[in-house]
Amino acid sequence: MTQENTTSQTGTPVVSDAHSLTTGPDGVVALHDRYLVEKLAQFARERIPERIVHAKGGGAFGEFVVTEDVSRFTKAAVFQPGAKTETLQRFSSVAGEQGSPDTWRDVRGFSVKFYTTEGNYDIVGNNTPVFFIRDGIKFPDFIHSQKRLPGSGLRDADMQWDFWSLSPETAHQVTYLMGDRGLPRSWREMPGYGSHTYQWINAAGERFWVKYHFKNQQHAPAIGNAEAEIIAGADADYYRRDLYEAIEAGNFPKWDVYVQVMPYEEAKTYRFNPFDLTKVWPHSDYPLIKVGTHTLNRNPENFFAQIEQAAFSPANTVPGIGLSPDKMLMARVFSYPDAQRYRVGTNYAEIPVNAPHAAPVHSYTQDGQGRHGFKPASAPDYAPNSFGGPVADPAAAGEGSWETDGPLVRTAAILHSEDSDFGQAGTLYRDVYDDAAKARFLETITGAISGVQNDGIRERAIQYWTNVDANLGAQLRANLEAPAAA
Ligand code: HDE
Repeated sequence: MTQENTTSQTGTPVVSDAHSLTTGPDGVVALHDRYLVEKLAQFARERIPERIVHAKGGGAFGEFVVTEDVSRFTKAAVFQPGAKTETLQRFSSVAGEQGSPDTWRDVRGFSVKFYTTEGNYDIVGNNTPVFFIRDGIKFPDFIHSQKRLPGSGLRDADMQWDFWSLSPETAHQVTYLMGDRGLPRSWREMPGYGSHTYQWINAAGERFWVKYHFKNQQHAPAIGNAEAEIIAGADADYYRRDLYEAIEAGNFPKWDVYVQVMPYEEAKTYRFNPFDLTKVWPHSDYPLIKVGTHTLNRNPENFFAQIEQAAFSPANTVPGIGLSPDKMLMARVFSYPDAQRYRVGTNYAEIPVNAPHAAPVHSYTQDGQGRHGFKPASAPDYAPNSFGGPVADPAAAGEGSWETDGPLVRTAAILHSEDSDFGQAGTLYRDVYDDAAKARFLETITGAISGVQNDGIRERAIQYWTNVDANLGAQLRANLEAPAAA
């Protein structure tokens, strides 16, 4: 192999990678050592802002294969029988920073980008089917309470339990978080959910409401609290390493993909608000319908270019798939591209990992920092035009829709007969957790709340769990009042 010369970024051979240009061996360093300047200046700019949430993560490429026929519900090409689509998946923790240990208890992000023939489609969900809040305007406050105190820079149990206990709609998600779902054995061994309700539209224009479920084929018991602490110290990248090594070894993780489907009209009269992100749809009402399988089979070649710069967004929908009247979802549709313009740059969508891989781009957007793509000089850069430029077509776009009317208000959504903040949390604790899981759950919330210093917040936290389940609340109180927990 011939030895290549090191060059500057503009391709000219450089003199040295070891010695700066100086006035004599011990002299001052010359500012016109342009290679030294290029090296240091580029280095100082290597990091981009980390994601304000979901900063620590990892991911891989894969393939989504449709094994069943759900074409009666959606015309989206990605979900037609037999379709095979290249994917990118990123997993993440929510609250911790880039270098934070993977095994801190948290909800985990579960983002999938489908490079479809109709453009990129993203499902940006979590390993839980619900969320802490139901209005995006509360999100910055919620995240502040889970991150660090502005003064000391420390994480703080008082902030966390203050927010949760003042926001009863969090109860269902906190019941997941403090259970085994908060410490999965690995990213491979956890499920994923689209969480929100989305709309599907079939070829005849009929609309359906859907929820996505990814069921992991790999199974292993969750990590216990004590083990998680040891791993956090010994290997902060435990989940990232596990995923990378499994794929390198050809042990490809796989998920079965399902949807729950609700006929469009049933949403209005369903017993609770089907667009409320703090609720699940019981499978007895809307059973899981198999769609296909998702397999991760290729590690990134460059973590920064392909995972750190990856931009997922619920705004990335394709024909035959729409949004729903979930206030959280609408806030997210604004927030993700906004975060990415700031974090990755105006032209983040041009970066290879974010650009469509199986569909062309015919857009009238242009220019901006870092833009490298451009159309032929003869192509018009405005619409409408008389020169054969691309034309928007509502039929091709296949956008979703729903009826909406009423005065502008700031209020909770219309209540359905069984809307309640604590009901489904109680069901999860009582009916889904077995006795051993219940015992682990009690141990976890006892430990977490014993870190609360403020008596009022501590009492409110006990009341919160009493509202979820009276017996659980009594056991928690007894534990916290026992001398060891004081
Ligand atoms: Fe996110 N979230 N989020 N989130 N979220 C981000 O996007 C936000 C929410 C989720 O692997 C950010 O590019 C708002 C629910 C995942 O790269 C940001 C609200 C769910 C990821 C953002 C929510 C999620 C993010 C940070 C309330 C699950 C990682 C940087 C309306 C159903 C994506 C960025 C990846 C990332 C905002 C709520 C999941 C700031 C405003 C609900 C998996 O845009």
